[in-house]
Formats: sequence, structure tokens, C-alpha cells
Amino acid sequence: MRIKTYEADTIQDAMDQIKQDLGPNALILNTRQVTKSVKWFGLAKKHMIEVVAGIATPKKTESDSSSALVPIPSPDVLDTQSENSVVEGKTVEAIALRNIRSALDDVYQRQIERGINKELSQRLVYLLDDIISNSVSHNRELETKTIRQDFNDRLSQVIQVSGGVDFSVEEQQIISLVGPTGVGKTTTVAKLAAVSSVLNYKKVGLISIDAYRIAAYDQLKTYAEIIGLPVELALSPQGARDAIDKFADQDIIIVDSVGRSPNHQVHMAELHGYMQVIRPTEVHLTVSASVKFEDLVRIVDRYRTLDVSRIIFTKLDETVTLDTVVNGAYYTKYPISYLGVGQTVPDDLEIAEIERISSFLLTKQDLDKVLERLNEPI
Ligand SMILES: Nc1nc2c(ncn2[C@@H]2O[C@H](COP(=O)(O)OP(=O)(O)O)[C@@H](O)[C@H]2O)c(=O)[nH]1
Ligand SMILES: [Mg+2]
Repeated sequence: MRIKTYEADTIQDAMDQIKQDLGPNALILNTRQVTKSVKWFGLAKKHMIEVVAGIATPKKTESDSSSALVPIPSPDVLDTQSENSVVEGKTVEAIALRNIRSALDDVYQRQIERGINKELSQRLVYLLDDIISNSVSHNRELETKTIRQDFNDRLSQVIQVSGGVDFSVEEQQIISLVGPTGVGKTTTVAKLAAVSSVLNYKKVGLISIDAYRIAAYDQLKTYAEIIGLPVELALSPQGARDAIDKFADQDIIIVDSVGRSPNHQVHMAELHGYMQVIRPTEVHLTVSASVKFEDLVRIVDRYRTLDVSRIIFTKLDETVTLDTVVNGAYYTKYPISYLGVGQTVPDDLEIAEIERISSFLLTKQDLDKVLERLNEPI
């Protein structure tokens, strides 16, 4: 018997190569998925199919076990698999892999239709492919729950969520919110302040950075009075330093900033000056989930100099899709801390969770469809 190994992107490509090389009577001995280290779509890995095929030589000996092997199924056989199909053994695995790929192509298409970035979609499909192929090759049962769990675990490395404010920290925390005007910074500061003080019994002080004396301070002051918290207005970096000193006993200081146009170079420089004095332990860039991705990229690039550590998306209630959230988090690599889901203080603030992101990226229907395809009779 003549045995050769082939590598291709898809089972069908491998089959075509084998047929051309060994002829239509070639036998499939093994198929498996292999990972190649190549740069593709910005990724360091590429999955390929490795197929070992053989052709029986005319003199067949008793020790030759090729009788247990089956001929390469023609594309027709692959497409019209019947219960009595001669396709069995390793080729069944091949067909299962082929089924996965076509189902994953559909998932990819739907992700693109929902506005998910191409590279991200590609990466997620690889992830899912890897999880399912591993389960198939280890004969693990393909259950929605375990696949979802694996997917969420792996997704957390692609799109990160940071969790909310860590209330177990002993040292003073200074949390600063920055971002364009009108996105919901002051509202989110009020929500965070209420959650920290009322629900988590922390001593909280609020600072408003407002060199332009825009109405933001009054707005924050009103919230502070309702919640019963001290608030300071800083009109200069020195004013901010004084406020920080005044709040030396507070567990958490939350800093609201007045965002003028993000195009305003001078304002960015001023903000930088404030941050150097305040030295926040966390800087949360706050952006609206309903902004276009291109605008988000512009905003992020402006604010990057402020040592942003996390991102908050507001106004999720005003958009039906999470495309800006997922594309933005993927692009920026900033872990998502909170999601603003309405105007009510403090109820409309959620800690970002990977489950929510995951069910947008890979809907329940899509995952069910993939598993259905895999379980189709061969
Ligand atoms: N629908 C909705 N509106 C919000 C949300 N967060 C804030 N807002 C509203 O957005 C407007 C601007 O909020 P504000 O906190 O003043 O934004 P800032 O300029 O960034 O401080 C206000 O009318 C808020 O009630 C949210 O999560 N959902
Ligand atoms: Mg404001």
C-alpha cells in the first residue's frame, strides 16, 4: 500500500488533491485538524486539515487491513449522505468536520450581517471550530452548555471584561471618568457613587473637574446632595490636589470630568494636567454604545494619552445591537467595566459580563444550528 499525507484548508481540497494524486480508488486512513503557525488575518495560528490517504497495491497481503477502509466519497456522496451510506470510520469524522465548516461559514456570515468586525468574526469562528473539533476528536459529547462555557472562557481572552469597582480593596481608590460630552459621565459617576456608598457602605467623595464652569458641577452637586455625599469643584489642577487632600479619609474618590470636544487639543492637554495631579487608580473611558465605530476609533485615539485602563459603554438601551461595544472592546483592548442601560440612578448600571457579550456574538440560535448540523445523520 502507498501511503501519503496531505494538508489542505478544507476536507474537499484535500480530497481533490488525493484524487488527483492517487486516483479515485484511494482510501482515507485518517483525518485530523492541525494547527499551523502562520500569520493570517493578523492571527498567529491557522487550522488546517491533515488527511492520510493510501492506495492499495495489486498484491494484497493478509496483514493489509485496507479492507476496513473505505473509498473517498465523491462530492455527491458527501452532499447526499444517506443512512445506508458506505461512508464510515474515519471518513465519518471527515464529513463531520466538513459539516462544521459549512455551519461555521453560516455563523460567520451572520456575524458580518450584524456588523461585527471581520477579523473578530474570523477569530471567533476559529475559536468555535477549535472547541468543536477538539470535542469531536476526543469523543466528548457536544452539548450546548459545555460549548458555550468553553466559548465564553476563550472569548474572555479576546474581549475582556474587568468586573466593577473592587470593593474589597483596602487602599483608597480614585476612579476617574473621561470621555466626550453628553455620553453620560456625570450620570454614571452618580450611579457608581450610589452603588459604592449605599450598597457597599464605602465612604465616597466626588470631584468635578470643570475649568469652564459648565453646568456639570451643579448636576453632580444635585446627585451628591440626594445621595448624601461630599462633592468638590476643581477649577485647576491645584484645586483638584486640594480636593484629593480633603478626601484623604474617603475609601473611594470618583472624579467627573467635563468633556469638551474631543478634537480640542488644548482641552486634552488640560485634562492631562489634571490627571497627572489626581493620579487616578483607574481611568474609565466613557463612550456611548450608539456611536458609530469610526467615531469611537477617533475618540479612543484622542483619549489614549490619558492612561485609560477600562471602558464604559452607556446608552445600551438606545441601541438594539452591541456591535460598537464588541468592535470597540476588540479594537481598543480595554476591558469593559460597566454598561449604562438607562437614565435611572443607580439602577441602570450593569457590570459588564462576558455572557452578555457572548450571546450577542454567538446567538443561541446560531450555536443550536451548528450542533444540529453536526448531529445530522451521515
Ligand atoms: N438612555 C440613556 N441615557 C443616558 C444614559 N446615561 C446617561 N444618559 C443621559 O444622557 C444625557 C447626558 O448625560 P450626562 O451624564 O450629563 O453626560 P456627560 O456630559 O457625559 O456628563 C442625560 O440626559 C442622561 O440622562 C444611559 O445609559 N441611557
Ligand atoms: Mg457631565
